Amino acid sequence: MDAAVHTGASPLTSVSELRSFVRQTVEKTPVTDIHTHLYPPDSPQLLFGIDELLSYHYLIAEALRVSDLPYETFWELPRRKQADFIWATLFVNRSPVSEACRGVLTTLAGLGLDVSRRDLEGYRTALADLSITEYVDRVLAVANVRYVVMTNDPFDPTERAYWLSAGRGARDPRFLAALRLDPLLLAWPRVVPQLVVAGYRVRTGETGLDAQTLGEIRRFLADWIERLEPVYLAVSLPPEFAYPDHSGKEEAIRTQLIEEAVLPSARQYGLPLALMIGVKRQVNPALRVAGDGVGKAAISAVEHLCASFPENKFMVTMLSRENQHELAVVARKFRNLLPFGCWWFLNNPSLVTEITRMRMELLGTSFVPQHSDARVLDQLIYKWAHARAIIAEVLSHQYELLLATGWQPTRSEVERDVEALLGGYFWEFTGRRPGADRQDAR
Ligand code: HDL
Ligand code: ZN
Repeated sequence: MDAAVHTGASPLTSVSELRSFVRQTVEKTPVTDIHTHLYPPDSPQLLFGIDELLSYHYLIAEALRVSDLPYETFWELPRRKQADFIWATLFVNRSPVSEACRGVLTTLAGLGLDVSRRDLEGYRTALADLSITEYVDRVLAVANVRYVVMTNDPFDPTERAYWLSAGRGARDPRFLAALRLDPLLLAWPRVVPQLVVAGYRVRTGETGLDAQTLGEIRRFLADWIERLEPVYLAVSLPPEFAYPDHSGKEEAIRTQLIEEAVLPSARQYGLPLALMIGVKRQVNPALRVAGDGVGKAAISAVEHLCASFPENKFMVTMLSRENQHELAVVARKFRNLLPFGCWWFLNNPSLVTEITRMRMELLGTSFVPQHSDARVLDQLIYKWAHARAIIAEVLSHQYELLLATGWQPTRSEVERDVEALLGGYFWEFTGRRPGADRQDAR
């Protein structure tokens, strides 16, 4: 066969040829980013630019840790001054060797800025002439991100106003919704007044939720599913989360909400429920958005949900490193379970490599290796550059082991596997085609 002519069916026979092709394929394959805190260009909540990059809560925690600046003094600073403080503390007075610091530098380089100049003022003005739409187009192109799944909380006043505003323009098809249910499942009594004001006839329920209340919650969910057209429902949960849990009134109501409202609605609309388990909210309240911690959770909750509701689909990410192996093992047991991402404190190359290798060894390509969790638009550039490097490395390593047996992956098989890992398997799991409207997709 002419060496210069490579068809999809042509096998990759050498390690160097294979590694090079895998790296190219991972770079060129657009990704579906299945969990972010980003918003469309027309949303007032979309964050972008160097000052927001530097004021990412990961960097706030790292900077305040090595400073004696009182927390409240920091919070009273304007954004730009916060960014100045973080730049001086983590980039000038120390080397930016942490993952979140390196991410800022990868992002600046990805935007074509000269990082060797260390010119914060220059970085602030470099892209000032771009409109927000041009900025979004530029970042999505550099990061090679095809779809961004947002986090949409109907109990958040700004979010509600945006989605209820009649004047809102056409939706940007690249920004997909996820209906986030933390207040409903974690703060039920507090959301009752909001639901009543919005016209849902619900009662707090001293001895559990009555049929009318459950029916009205399902109507609330249906209204927001119809409005947002989410690709999944989601909730973040503490390490203590158990299912079923009747240990107290609050836990019993949460169990009832899951069983008799959220999961029936998810089934009715064919939507997965994403469980993000293991976050200890506000271990240091003085750090505010940067104040959350991590705890090992009980994998039995995931086992019980997957076993009890075989007609529901569950996407699960867990925050503790110690939960990762057992999550992958449970995924081997339940085809309605999709493990996803190296979430938050796990999104560091040493752990992403360990977790992604372990998942591929146990699950093949039937998992979602990463989501960005980006809060600032520009972060997509570093989150995906860093993730792609590891995904390419792990996949190449596995293919190399196959080569050693005599198995020769073909180019089209590598392209198929990479497409699966960067969103294809997620879409297959959800049973939807990206961008298809609801009727087609069911
Ligand atoms: O609850 C979540 O979705 C978490 O991702 C939090 O938003 C967290 O603050 C975060 O941004 N992690 O990356
Ligand atoms: Zn998140």
